[in-house]
Amino acid sequence: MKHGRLYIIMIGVVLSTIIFTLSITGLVSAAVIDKNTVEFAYLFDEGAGVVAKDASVNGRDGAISGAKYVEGKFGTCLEYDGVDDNLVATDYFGVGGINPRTTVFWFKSRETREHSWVKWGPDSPGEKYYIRAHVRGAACNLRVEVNGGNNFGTDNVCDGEWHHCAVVFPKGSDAVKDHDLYVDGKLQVKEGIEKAMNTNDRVQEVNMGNFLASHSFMFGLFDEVAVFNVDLTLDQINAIREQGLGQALGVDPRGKLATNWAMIKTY
Ligand SMILES: [Ca+2]
Ligand SMILES: [Ca+2]
Repeated sequence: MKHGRLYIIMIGVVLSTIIFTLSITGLVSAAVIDKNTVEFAYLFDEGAGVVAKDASVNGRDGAISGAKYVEGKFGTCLEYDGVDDNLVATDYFGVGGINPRTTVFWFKSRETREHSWVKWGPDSPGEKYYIRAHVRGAACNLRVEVNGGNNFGTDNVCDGEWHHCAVVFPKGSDAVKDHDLYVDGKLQVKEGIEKAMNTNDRVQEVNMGNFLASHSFMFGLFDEVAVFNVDLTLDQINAIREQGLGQALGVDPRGKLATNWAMIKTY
């Protein structure tokens, strides 16, 4: 009898500890990324319509032209036809100068071409800021370029599977090869030509799909794109990649428990 009651008390203590741990990790999860560092974030979970809702505090909703909603990496995503589909972050001209920045997105395609992913700035030396696919035979690699310089990796992101891409320009950097490129959380070897940067953030709105000055329209699936005004750490990038952008930013109430379990596994 006595042992039975002690057993129930013990279970109570264990359950309380589990609930407490979950709530603590929930707080940790919400603090993974500072919301004020998000320039814009599109989850593409609307499922219909022509407005990509900005999950950041800035209200920079995107204008979708042509791209269709289909099943994505997390929830729904945009499917680009490779002909003329585009998305514009209306009235947002990107991060300028040599300010730190991070761009993340998911991409899935079997098409080898110079996919235009995230681009801003005019086509002028050092002022352009284009994140696009670098074609290497039948494969394509993550690449960032300014007019006159570029930096690209070696992992194939056009093999028909989902790939997470992250382009980080660290604080204190001043040239294109200072970027760290990550594909599926793996740091890429830096190839390309060095060039000083002075990104123009006044002339060209951020486009996702349109080739603008050169290369090709994006062809394939695009999900969870965001630009940050800081250099995210690999831990932060992996949190976004593993949990989903919405949960990493603490803006998606769905699957909260899943988030917490993921954090327990991660840390
Ligand atoms: Ca179209
Ligand atoms: Ca989505």
